[in-house]
Formats: sequence, structure tokens, C-alpha cells
Amino acid sequence: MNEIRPILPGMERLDALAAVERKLLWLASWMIHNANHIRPNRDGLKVGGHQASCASVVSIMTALYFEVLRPQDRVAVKPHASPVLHAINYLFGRQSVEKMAALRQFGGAQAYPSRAKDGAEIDFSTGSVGLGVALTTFASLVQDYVRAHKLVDAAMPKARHVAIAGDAELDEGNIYEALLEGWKHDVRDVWWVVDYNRQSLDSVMPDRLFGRFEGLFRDMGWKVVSLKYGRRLQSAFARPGGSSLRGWVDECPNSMYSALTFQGGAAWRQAILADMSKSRGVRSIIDPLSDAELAALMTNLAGHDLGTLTEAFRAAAQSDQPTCFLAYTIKGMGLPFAGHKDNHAGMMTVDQMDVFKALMKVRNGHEWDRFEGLEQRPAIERFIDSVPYAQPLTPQGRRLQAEPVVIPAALPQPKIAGRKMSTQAGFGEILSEIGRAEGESAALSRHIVTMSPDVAVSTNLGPWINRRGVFDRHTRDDVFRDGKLASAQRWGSNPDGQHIELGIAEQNLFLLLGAAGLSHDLLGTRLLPVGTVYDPFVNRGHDALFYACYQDARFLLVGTPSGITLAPEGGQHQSTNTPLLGIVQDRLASFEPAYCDELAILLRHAFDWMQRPEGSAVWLRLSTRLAVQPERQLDAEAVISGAHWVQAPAPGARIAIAYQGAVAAEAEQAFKELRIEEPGAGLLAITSPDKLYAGWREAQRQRRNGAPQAQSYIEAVLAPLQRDAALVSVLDGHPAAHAWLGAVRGQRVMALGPDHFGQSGDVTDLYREYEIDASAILDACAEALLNR
Ligand SMILES: Cc1ncc(C[n+]2csc(CCOP(=O)(O)OP(=O)(O)O)c2C)c(N)n1
Ligand SMILES: [Mg+2]
Repeated sequence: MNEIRPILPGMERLDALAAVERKLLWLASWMIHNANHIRPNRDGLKVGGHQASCASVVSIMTALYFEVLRPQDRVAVKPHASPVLHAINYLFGRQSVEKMAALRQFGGAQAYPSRAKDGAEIDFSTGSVGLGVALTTFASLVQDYVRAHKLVDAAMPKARHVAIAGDAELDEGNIYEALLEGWKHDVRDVWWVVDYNRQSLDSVMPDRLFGRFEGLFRDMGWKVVSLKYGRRLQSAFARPGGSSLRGWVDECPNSMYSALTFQGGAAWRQAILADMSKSRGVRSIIDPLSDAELAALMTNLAGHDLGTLTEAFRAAAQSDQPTCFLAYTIKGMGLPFAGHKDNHAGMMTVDQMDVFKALMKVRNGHEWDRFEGLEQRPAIERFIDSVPYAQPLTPQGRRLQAEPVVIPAALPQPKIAGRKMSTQAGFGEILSEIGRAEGESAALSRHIVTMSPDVAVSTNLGPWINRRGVFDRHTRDDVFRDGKLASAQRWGSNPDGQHIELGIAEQNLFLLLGAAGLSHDLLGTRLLPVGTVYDPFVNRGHDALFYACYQDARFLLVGTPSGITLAPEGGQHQSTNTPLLGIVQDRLASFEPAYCDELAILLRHAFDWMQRPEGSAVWLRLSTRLAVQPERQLDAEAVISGAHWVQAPAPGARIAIAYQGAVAAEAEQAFKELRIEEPGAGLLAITSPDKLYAGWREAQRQRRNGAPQAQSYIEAVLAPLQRDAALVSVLDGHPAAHAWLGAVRGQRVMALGPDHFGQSGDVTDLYREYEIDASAILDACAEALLNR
């Protein structure tokens, strides 16, 4: 931790911080004002922005960024304080006026901090409240992991992971899921600084919440630092009568405190005297003050007191215990709507901005100048240059570089052909083979880290875990093993383990995948994170999955078992929408193999694709359904491109069956019968409607943009079929995943797949019920051939 740094020549440190604080308040307010009132608005749509939310957190961010944070620290900033962060980076010379003036515009600074769009200065994107806060816990866990595995240089300074959170974020359940998980993993080096303005979007928070948070955090092993009153209020409380005044403020309901803040000094006086006019002590404190002075005193909360904030942060920095700061603030502090319950999206009017501008001593035409309105400019400039966080983390900046992990041309594989097994079991076996860590795959196995929300064994990660061990910062024994009680699974854990076992909360899986999937950028080492989850419960964590993809995290998600094929596991566990999620989710390439030879190709591709600049995260949808594994030679490129002909159609064929995933056997059986009537028919294995669709869209784009010969893979695949041929498609998922195939060449698609769910039974019953068995496929073929 940096020591208290020397006093600047000619300037007190706190005065310099106060000048910066003022500058940030101005720039953030102006950025939003400019976006809404100054620049042209072509479509009349509300632009928006949160001046009050920014004002609330300006002091906290000043204290952190200009005093406490070190270059290696990583920060998640509450979404609606984005303008403050842009302004901070501007003062550090890392943000441009053009981007700030284009806040919320195409190519401009983002409404909510975005790694992908704002660039290297943003450590974590935020936007969906709660997720960024929790992500810091998992980023810290990942840092512990890579350090324990010596994947990073031990000399690299350890980062603290800091979330600057809105208090309403504490309403999000994922916060508590993360707290529990963080406790289990004894996570260190995390700070959550809560901008405790007791206001959310709609309103002021109930008073009963007060006191709840402290207990919750302490129970989870956190230090809680409550920063309630600023130094001026504290010294007033220390005077005769001060304890009555303190009692009164302590008891003042949140909504009344907010309303009085908005109303100002006269209202404060009236309210205090209504209750305590007889108290000579209280009167001796407030009577000498003007209305403006009284208002300033009564709103002197610690979250706006730079001295209190910096002292508290410095004290906490002495240990690595996770720490929550509850910093009391006023939403809209310093702005005309301070404290008003409706101020969340409130904005200064043009007239109010004129008054504010004069108050900030900003001249017209100089609104964006870095030091406009500040006295002692050279001292402040020197101060900003000397700030620890202003020093570059590396010569290249805040984004680190990682060596790629070399993936062998073919993954080590168990013998598969001829065996009766599922894709889920195949996944477990291939991963276990990689886990032998011999020869070419040694580097690969060293960089893989698996994780699962309490379904490691039931998703076949067991053999890998037995080889590679469970990760924990502390070595913990396996009681069953030590007691020689028979168990197939080793659960002892130690710092060398390569599986991170999570509790059942799926959002935590996606947050951890997100954090681990950024290790190349944040920690300078490439991890290949593999997370397994029951496919239906992807829905449970979908926002966090979306969030991980939005940040361009790179990981492999394995959803298994899936569809209605998990039959007796019960109707509630069936996933029918996931193939569609796989198509629509950007930065996530999704695949569903039917057989383990395809799986082996796709798994290898995933480890490669995750590492490519143009690549993405990958999702494999697998099944527990047993199938006799074919002995055959596959075209790996075709499997990766999304489809391959199992039986190529005769040129000009009238019909083909296309299947995806677990329903292969039904499609093959139907195809056998179809071929008796239609000898030229084809059988297509679809491994990724996502890739096929994306390729088709891309070719359309290229053709529009002057490359008329551009052709997509799926266009080439379907070309041998007659122009108005029928394509009977089937998958264990919503049929809309295939229905679009008819638009590719104008062929007729009969798409089969469960569009209802919820019955349990065996596969035979369910495939009949949801019309994806061989006879349903044949019926569809017959209908297609008849209705030409
Ligand atoms: C998951 C999610 N739900 C809703 C929103 C819309 N929203 C944005 S900010 C906000 C309230 C935030 O209140 P708080 O965290 O206390 O921040 P403050 O502005 O008071 O600092 C809401 C509901 C969101 N961004 N994300
Ligand atoms: Mg709030």
C-alpha cells in the first residue's frame, strides 16, 4: 500500500482531492447535459443519463482513484456512474473529449462502462446491476488460482478487486450467492464500496434495511466499515447537545432526511426545532449557522468527506480481508435535486445548468477544458501526474498479453468406435485423457480449469477431477478417502487442484467462467475454463452468461444433459429453448454433436477458438442418451462448420432428413425406410445451427457489399438438393432452430422438435408424445412429398 504521500508544494492534499472532486462533478454533469440538451438529437428519443447517481459517488471515486487505487487494482464501477469514470480517465489523459461529447452516441463513450466498447481502461463491464459487484469476488478467486498454479510471475503485484456499488445493487440475489461462494473459497483482496444514498430508481429505501447489511457481511467473514458522518458533523456531535442532535439524525427516517436535504437549511432548522427547541445545547450548535451553513452541516455525510474516505480506505488496505464500506451519501449531492426521491433520471434544466456552470467557474466555450474553473492549476496538474493509479500498469497499458496455449492437432482420445456411450460420457473420457498430461497435451491440461455448480460428478467431470484434484487455497482432507470408505470420487482439495467446485447457484458458475475467461487480459495468462451445468439451468444463470459474453470472456460451457431426452429426470429439467439461445447469443459459438467423434473434433476446436482474437466462448450441448458409436472418417472442417452429410443426396434429390444431437437414431431409422421409396434422399447431421446461420448471414452481407460470388457453407451443403426439395429436420429442442433453413435456398422445411415440454417418461414415450420419433419423422417426409 502506498504510504500517505507527501504534501504537495503549495497545496494541501485534501484540497487537491477536493479540486478533482469538483472537476469530476462538473464533467460528469456536463457530459450528460451535453448529450441531452446541447448536441442535436435526430430522432427525438430520450438520451438519458444519471446526474444524481454520478454526484452521489463522485467523492468516493475521487478518494479511490486519486489516492488509494494502485495500477494493478481492478475495478467494477456501478453502471450509471459511467460518466464519472470517463471523466477520471480524461483527467489521466486516457479518454478523449470527442468520446465524452459523444456519450451514449454511436462510437462514443458508453452509457455503462464497457470493456468491449470503451477499451482498455475499463476492467469490468457493468450494466445489469449486481453482476459487476459479484464479478470482483470471482476475479479475485481467479487471481488466487493462477498465482497458486504459478501461471503468473510471482513478482507481479497482487491486485485488489474493487466494486463501487449502488446500494440498490444489494437487492440483487446474486450478490448473496457470491458472498457465500466467496466465503467458501476464503476469497481475499476484495472491496465493495457501497454508495449508500438510500435511494434506488423509484424511491427511497425502507429504514428497516438499516443494520441488516452489516450483519450479513460480517457473517460471511467480511470486515464492515460503516462511514456515516463526516468530520464536521462528528465535531458538532462532540459538542454539548451534540449527542441529542446525533440521536435525532440517527432516528431521522431515510425519506425525511432526503426530503430535508432537497428543501435546504430553513427546512432543516424547522424540523430540528420542532423536536428539540428546548435543548440549549442543540440550539447553541444550530442557531449561529446561516441556512446554507446548516444545510451543509446536516448533509456532511462521510461518503462526501474526502478525509474520512481516504483514511478509511488506507486503514483497510493494511489487510487482505474482504471489506465492505457502507459509505453514506446523498443522491444528487451538490446539484439542485439533491435528495429528491425522483432524481434518479432527473436532469438539470438548461437554466439550472447555467447557474451550476457559474458556480463551477466554467466559462462558456471552455466546458471541456481539463482545468477550467480550478485554482492552482500547476499544482493540481502535478498532483494528478503523481497519483499511483496514473502510472501505467505495463508499457502497453491495462490490458495484458498471454502466450497462446498450444492445442495438439488431435486430442488424446479413449477408444470410442463401436462402444455404446453418450456424448456426456465421451466428454468425461476425453477430458480425463487430456488430464493424463502427457506429451503434447501437457500444456493444454495445465491451462484447463474446470468448474461446476454442484453437478461435477453428474456431468462426468469426475475422472478429470480424480486426476487433477480440487482447487482450494488451503489443503483440505478427503474424510471419506482417509477413512478408507469406498468412493469413486476424490474430494480432497489443495492449491494445485484444477477443478473449482461451486455451490449450486448457477449465476456463480457464469460469473466465474466470465472472470476466468478474462484471465489473459486481466492477469496475463491464458486459462481454458470449462464449466459444466445441466442444460436447462443455463436459463437460471442466463443474465450472467450474457454478461460474460458481453465482456468477451472466453470459456467452454458444457450443457448436459439436455432436452426432453433426459426423460425420467423430470419435466422441469427439460431444456427446449437452449438451441435458440445458442443461435442468438453473440460471442458464443454453440454446437450439439450426436456422436463422440464429432464431440472430439468440437472439443479441440473449442480450445483453439477460445484463444483466437476473432474467436468466442463455446457452448456444447450434450446428452446422456446412449448410442453405438460409429466407426468412420469425418471431415473435421464440416463438423466445425455446422453440418455434414452422413449420406449425401443424389443430385437433384427431392428430400433429405436433417437431424441434430440425441435424435440421431430416430433420424437414421426413418432414413432407412425413406430410402426404400426415395433412393436419392440425403441424411444430414447438423452440429451447429448457430454456425450455419451466422455463415449464411455473413455471406448475405458480403453479397450486398459487392462480393456476388460469396457463398455460405449451408448454401453449398443444400445445393445438391432440388430447388423445391423438402428438408425434414429434427432436434431435441425448439424446431425454430431449424425452421429458417428453408429460406436459404427456398426449399421446404418441415421442422420437428418439442415446442411443448413438461411430461416425464422414458425416451420412447416422450419422443412419441412430442413427435420426434421415427414414425413422426416418416409422417413428415410423407406429407412433404405429397404436398409439393
Ligand atoms: C438487473 C437490472 N435491473 C434494473 C436496472 C435498472 N436500474 C438501473 S439503476 C437502478 C437503480 C439503482 O439504484 P442504486 O444501485 O441505489 O444506484 P444509485 O443511482 O442510487 O446510486 C435500476 C433499477 C438495471 N440496470 N439492472
Ligand atoms: Mg442508491
